[in-house]
Amino acid sequence: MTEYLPKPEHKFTFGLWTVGNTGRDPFGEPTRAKKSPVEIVHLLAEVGAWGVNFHDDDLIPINATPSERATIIKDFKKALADTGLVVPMATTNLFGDPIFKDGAFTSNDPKVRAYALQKVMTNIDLGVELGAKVYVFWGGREGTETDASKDPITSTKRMREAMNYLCEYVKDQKYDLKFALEAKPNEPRGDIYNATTGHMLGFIATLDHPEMVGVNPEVAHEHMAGLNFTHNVAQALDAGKLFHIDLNDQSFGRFDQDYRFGMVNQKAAFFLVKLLEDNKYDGSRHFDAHAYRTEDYEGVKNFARGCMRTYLILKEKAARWNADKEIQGILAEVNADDGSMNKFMGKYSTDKAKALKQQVFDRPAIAARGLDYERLDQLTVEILLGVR
Ligand code: GLT
Ligand code: MN
Ligand code: MN
Repeated sequence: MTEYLPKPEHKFTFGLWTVGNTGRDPFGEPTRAKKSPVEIVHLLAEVGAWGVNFHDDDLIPINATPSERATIIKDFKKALADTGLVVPMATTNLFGDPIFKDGAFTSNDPKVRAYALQKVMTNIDLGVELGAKVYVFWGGREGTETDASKDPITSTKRMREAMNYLCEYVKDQKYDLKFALEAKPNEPRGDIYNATTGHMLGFIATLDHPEMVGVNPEVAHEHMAGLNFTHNVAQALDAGKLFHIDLNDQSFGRFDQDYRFGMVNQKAAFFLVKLLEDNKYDGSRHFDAHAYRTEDYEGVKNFARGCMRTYLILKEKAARWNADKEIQGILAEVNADDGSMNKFMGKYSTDKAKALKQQVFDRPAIAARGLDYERLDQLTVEILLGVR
C-alpha cells in the first residue's frame, strides 16, 4: 500500500461546508469564490472521496422558494448519481441565522425553540430521502455569554425535551436514522452547554431513547478543551456510542482551527487512527476541516487529498506498529499476568474480598520494576519518523 489512494471502503467523507469554505473569517472577506453544491460534489469525486454531508442551509438557501428548493434537490441528486457519491450524514444549521442568536433548543423564546424543531424535522426528511443514516447535532449557539441570561438546568431540560421530541419524530416516520451529538466547549458562544464528548455521553443516558443517540466527537473541539481526543473517542467506542467522527487538527489553546487532518499533531493523529482501525470502527471518516485561507481551489483539492492520504499513511503505520516484534515484546512484558491474582479479582465475591484483605503485597518490590515506556515511545516515534 504505497499509493495511499482513497477507496470507498475507507468511507472518507467531507461536508459541503468544508471544501466549500470560502476563507471568510471574523477579520476578513472570502478569498475564494463560492462553489455550488453540484460543483462541490464533483470536486469531491475528483479527489476520491466516498461521501458528502450537508447542512440544510449549505444545500438550500434558507429563503429558497419551494420551486427553487425542488430544483436544487433535483440537481444535487443528479450530481450524486453522476459521481457515485453517497450522503451518509446530514445536519441542521441551527447557528447561522440571526433567529438563533441566543441558541435554538435552549433559546429562552419558545418560538425559536419551535422553529428549530421544525427546521430539523424538515431536513431530517431530506437527509433520509438522500440516504443519510446519521443525523448530527452541533449546538454551536446552545450556550451563553452571561449566565444571568439562562438557567443552566432549564437549558439542559430544554435540550432533553428537543432530543426526545426528535427521536419520537424519527420513530413516528419509521426512519432508519441515528443521532450523533457533537460537543464544543466555546466559540461562537462564550460557553457552550455539554462542552465535551464526555458531557454528551452523560446527557444521552438521560434521554427517553438513548439507544438512538450517540456522539460525533471532533478532534479540534476536544483539543480546545485541552483534552486527549483518543481517550474520549475510546470512551465513546467502549459505550457503543461512536456513531460518527469529525477528523481535523488543532493546536492546543487556540480558536477552532479546523486544520487538515494530521497537520499539527501527527502522534495524536496516529493513536487516533490506530484506535479506530484496531477496533474496526465502521462509520464514516468525516473530515470536518477546511483549507487555509491562502489557497485557491487547487489548494482546496490538495487539502482534501492530504486529509485522506495522511489517514491512510497513519493506518499503515498502525499496522507496522502492531507487527513490530520489539514493541509487542515490551507490551507482552508489561502486561504479563501469571494468574496469581485471579483468586482476588474479577467478578466480586465475599470470599475474594476477604482473601484480598488478608493478602500482603511487597510494595517496594512491585514499584521498583521499570516499565520500559521510554523505549516503547521512542520506537513509536521512529515508526512515525519513517526510520523503522
Ligand atoms: C460547523 C462546526 C462543525 C460542525 C458542523 C456541523 S458545522 O462548521 O464548526 O464542527 O461539525 O453542524
Ligand atoms: Mn471545528
Ligand atoms: Mn465538527
